[in-house]
Amino acid sequence: MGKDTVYSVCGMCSVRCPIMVEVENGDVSFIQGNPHDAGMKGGLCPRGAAGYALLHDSERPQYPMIREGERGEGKWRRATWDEALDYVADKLKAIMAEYGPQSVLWSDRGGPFPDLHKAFMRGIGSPNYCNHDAACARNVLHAAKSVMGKGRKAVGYDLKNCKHLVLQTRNLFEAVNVKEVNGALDGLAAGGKLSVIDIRATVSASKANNFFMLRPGTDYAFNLAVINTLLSKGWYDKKYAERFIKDLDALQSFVAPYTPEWAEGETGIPAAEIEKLCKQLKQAAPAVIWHPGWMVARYSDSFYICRTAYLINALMGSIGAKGGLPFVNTPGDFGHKGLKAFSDLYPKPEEKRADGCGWKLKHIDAGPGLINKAYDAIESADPYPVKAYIIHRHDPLHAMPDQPRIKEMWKHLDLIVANTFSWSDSSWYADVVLPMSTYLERESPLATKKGLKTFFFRRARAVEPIYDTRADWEILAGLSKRLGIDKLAFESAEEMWNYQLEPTGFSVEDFDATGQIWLADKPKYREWDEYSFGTPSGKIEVICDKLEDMGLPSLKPYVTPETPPEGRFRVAFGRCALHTQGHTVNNPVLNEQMPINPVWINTARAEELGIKDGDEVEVSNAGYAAKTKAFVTDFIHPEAAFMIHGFGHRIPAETRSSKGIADQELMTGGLEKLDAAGGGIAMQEHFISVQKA
Ligand SMILES: Nc1nc2c(c(=O)[nH]1)N[C@H]1C(S)=C(S)[C@@H](COP(=O)(O)OP(=O)(O)OC[C@H]3O[C@@H](n4cnc5c(=O)[nH]c(N)nc54)[C@H](O)[C@@H]3O)O[C@H]1N2
Ligand SMILES: Nc1nc2c(c(=O)[nH]1)N[C@H]1C(S)=C(S)[C@@H](COP(=O)(O)OP(=O)(O)OC[C@H]3O[C@@H](n4cnc5c(=O)[nH]c(N)nc54)[C@H](O)[C@@H]3O)O[C@H]1N2
Ligand code: SF4
Ligand SMILES: [Mo]
Repeated sequence: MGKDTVYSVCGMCSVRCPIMVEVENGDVSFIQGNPHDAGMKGGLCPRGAAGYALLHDSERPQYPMIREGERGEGKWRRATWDEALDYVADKLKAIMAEYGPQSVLWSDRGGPFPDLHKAFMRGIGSPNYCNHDAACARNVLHAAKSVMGKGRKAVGYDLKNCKHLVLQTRNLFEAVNVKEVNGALDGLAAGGKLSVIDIRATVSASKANNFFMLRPGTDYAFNLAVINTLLSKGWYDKKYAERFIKDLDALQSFVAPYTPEWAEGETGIPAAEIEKLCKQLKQAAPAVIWHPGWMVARYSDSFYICRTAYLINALMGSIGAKGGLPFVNTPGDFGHKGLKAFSDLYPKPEEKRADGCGWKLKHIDAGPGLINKAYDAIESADPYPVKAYIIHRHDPLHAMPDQPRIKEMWKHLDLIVANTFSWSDSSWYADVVLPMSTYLERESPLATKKGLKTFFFRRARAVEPIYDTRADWEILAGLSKRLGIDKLAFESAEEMWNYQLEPTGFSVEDFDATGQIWLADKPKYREWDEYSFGTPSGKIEVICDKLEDMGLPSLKPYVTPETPPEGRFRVAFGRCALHTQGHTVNNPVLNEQMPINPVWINTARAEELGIKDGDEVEVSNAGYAAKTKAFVTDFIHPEAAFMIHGFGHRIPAETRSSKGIADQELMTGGLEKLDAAGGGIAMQEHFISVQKA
């Protein structure tokens, strides 16, 4: 075997950067950013570089397994693929015969590939496709829809041309998307300004012109004061507002009491600083991005914070603008046909969703729904019994609060299937584990990346699977065949890709040279005449009827967050550049770099508790306690205790990942704490203790 180059897509996080993989003698010898994609600058983040260690990690599921002991006991029987797929298909058939196809629930991690999953759910006749997003970006998605009538991804972030970037609850330089990091660095190098609003100093904050370390949970106050200032000083784009913003007067009277002086008392940020920021934004407009956030499942008013972020962008005239949040383009915008959808193969099931989205919860997007609400239905059998659950590339027991409570709800399930490439709390608890090949050993469906320059991309198989694992399309084809959904029973990746490419006029070989097919050679920005919003009025709307009809206010009065009880901290969490969520902590290389997540606490609070930097401490709440090291610093707000999410696993099959704190286990009762308007889980509405161990 010789040397080969394969253009593909990274799978170490959900961003899916384009990569170039060097293959020598059937093994991966090097992975780098795809040099044909200028935005990558050839680089990868540390996780992308650690893909090789995932490939060769023997502590991942190596063959199909069927549970023998109790759920979670870890007693497995090795099965062949035929046995495991027959087992799952037979169980599904029996459950669907007794309770109907709607009794099957699916959840995954969203991203560019789930069209195939949706088609599978349509094929069996269940409306219950969900993704992970109730614990991630639901609030910002719904905020975008309520303001622009379009989802958050209908606009991009033109970081390279941005003159003032505001990162609020967004750590762009550590919660990495490689092209975004490169774009933001280019923007800063060209003289763009950066402002960071966070509860602690991050790598992003270290690059900022303005850093605002505000009191946790008071971002809404900050933003209301910004809107107040922009409107009362007249520092907004009047022509844009006149043309595109509906009900500006309602906004103006609503924010009148929320002055910077008032906000200072809530946020701890001096009024003069807020005013200075507003003036700088006006100077940079419309090349301004007030980032509306990404992981915003944090507070019971997170949805409203995101809404104000979009409204600030609107006042800057930056929604649609170069250097701001320009509209992304579809293949059609460049005169091309899009990929053919798998979900067109089967009709949309008529049954209502188990989670209530789209009918009981009319303001919630019925596409991916709310997985936590689907769990309520598992327990209550209301509106109907839900008996089978396929968990695909998702670890809800780690990604959502209150594991014991979820397990109690899952007792009502007759079947839990996990499709996964690494062990996780959820796959360990499943009845059947269908092990997926890693991204280096499998193909994925073709996908479209909409942007200023839109392209199609392909994940190709760089090497053959090391263990007895399969690609997700192969697993779904195997199940589809057994369940009589023949149209999804593809025999090869080429057959699947050819189906998708049919309307486009491109062929599979067109991906060989670089892994991508670009549909434009230069970025396409829109003129004002070409702007379109999906709201009933066709404008950016301050008042959202969908919310009002549900008895939810469009403009919610500010409520001061609770102060932590004496001696306790508000829990706070986030990402670091070295790990992805819960699924890289056991990666041999990344674990060596960062085996534990220290807890950040403020110096003055640490002194009161007799804790010094580096001390071993116990972090606890409501029955959960675990040990870690203290990181004592002035650069975190005194009310908060911060930790990186993803640590503290309890999976016997993994030997490296048990250290540190599982932040979600500090959130007992957390499935009940929500942002009712945005649908996100409010994970930072919990108070915890930190004590010297
Ligand atoms: N308390 C708390 N909860 C959180 C967060 C937090 O910070 N704190 N973060 C939230 C956020 S932002 C998110 S997005 C969610 C993430 O939640 P999840 O999506 O559940 O987290 P991951 O660890 O990325 O992936 C879950 C599982 O999918 C498998 N997996 C990962 N990538 C692939 C793949 O390419 N193919 C296959 N087949 N399997 C794969 C891995 O085995 C992993 O165990 O968690 C949310 N929950
Ligand atoms: N390296 C790496 N990159 C990733 C991921 C990963 O796991 N690892 N995951 C990807 C995913 S799924 C997501 S959703 C994104 C998430 O991307 P981000 O949302 O940018 O990442 P986080 O670190 O969760 O949160 C950002 C910041 O919010 C701050 N914060 C916490 N509470 C408050 C508050 O009350 N107010 C303010 N203003 N700030 C607060 C935290 O301190 C943190 O620095 O990252 C993506 N990129
Ligand atoms: S950000 Fe890093 S881990 Fe995520 S897809 Fe890109 S290179 Fe891979
Ligand atoms: Mo996320």
